[in-house]
Amino acid sequence: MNANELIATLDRLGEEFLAAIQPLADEQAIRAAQAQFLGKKGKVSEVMKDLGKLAAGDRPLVGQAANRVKQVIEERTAAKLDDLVNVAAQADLARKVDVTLPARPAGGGRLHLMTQVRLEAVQIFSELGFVVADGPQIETDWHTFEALAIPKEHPARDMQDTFYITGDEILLRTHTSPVQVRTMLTQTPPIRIVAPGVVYRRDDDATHSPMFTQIEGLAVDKDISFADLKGVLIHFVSRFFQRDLEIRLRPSYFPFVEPGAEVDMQCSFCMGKPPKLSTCRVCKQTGWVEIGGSGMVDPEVFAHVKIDAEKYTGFAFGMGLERMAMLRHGVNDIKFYYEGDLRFLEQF
Ligand code: FA5
Repeated sequence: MNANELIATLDRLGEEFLAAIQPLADEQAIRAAQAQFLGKKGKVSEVMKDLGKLAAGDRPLVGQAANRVKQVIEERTAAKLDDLVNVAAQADLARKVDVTLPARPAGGGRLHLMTQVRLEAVQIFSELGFVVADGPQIETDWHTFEALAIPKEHPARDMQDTFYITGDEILLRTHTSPVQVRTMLTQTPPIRIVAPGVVYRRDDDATHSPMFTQIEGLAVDKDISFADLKGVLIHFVSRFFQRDLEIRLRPSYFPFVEPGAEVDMQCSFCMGKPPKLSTCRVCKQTGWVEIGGSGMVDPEVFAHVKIDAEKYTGFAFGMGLERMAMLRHGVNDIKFYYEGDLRFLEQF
């Protein structure tokens, strides 16, 4: 082709492009059309391969014609893409919005089952005059064991397999009982506190979790008796389960109370009367379920916190709240509480 023929071909390609792009209405197709003409192997580039065969004097003219066509193609492509954006914006504007329609309900959060149970337990005890006390989850060996009459090498330490943080002095508290110690160190009787909180042990099965919640109770005053302890526990269990359930204080050993008792409550599933023909999976046919420990504060603990054991007596208890929530809601694996599965959590 000579120079004039090349220029005419380029002009024709320009026209051809304008006709091709005219009906297109989506971005991908528009960009594909542009590539078909201006891409490396596009129609314009193919024609330009003949440029080298022309006399040197003719080349600038053909070059200018090629630039003109390229510019037309680029400008038209950009304008077409702009049109697309405008059309979409117009469609948005044209969409009618009925501002009087009620809003979609916002997916509100809710309290975790364990938080609900903790707040309920605190509410019941506060009605009896107990106030909430708090203590650190990272504790010293002294507050957790020594001051509670559990010295190092004491066999009772084996009952609470401990996570130590540094050496054997700083640890994750294994029970809420160190809050008893902290309270008695800073307050003088009369004392009535409950301390709900998270505790940690190397424990892991369907009813034991390495992290779980206890609620501790402590009352110290003149003439506090074992009968007071029993009265408070009966009241709590009946209120929490919204039924008259019996409790049973079974003699047991905790170094920081004397006498000490395990707290059992009547099984809330079979109401203490296990079925004859099947098995109550909750109490395993015994009619009773253990929920915590309790007892009268040991004078040795009073000595550690400088409270006069001749003048004052006190009771203390500590219950596992997951266990109580499991009994109340029929949950059979403690892991459900901590897996974060909304299908479980949303039921409460
Ligand atoms: C104690 O922790 C004592 N501090 C309770 C106490 C307080 C006794 C005051 C006397 C005076 P125990 O280790 O038995 O006791 O734990 C109390 C309750 O915590 C248990 O009855 C159980 O309900 C719950 N519990 C214990 N270990 C776990 C665990 N790994 N997961 C879930 N709950 C647990």
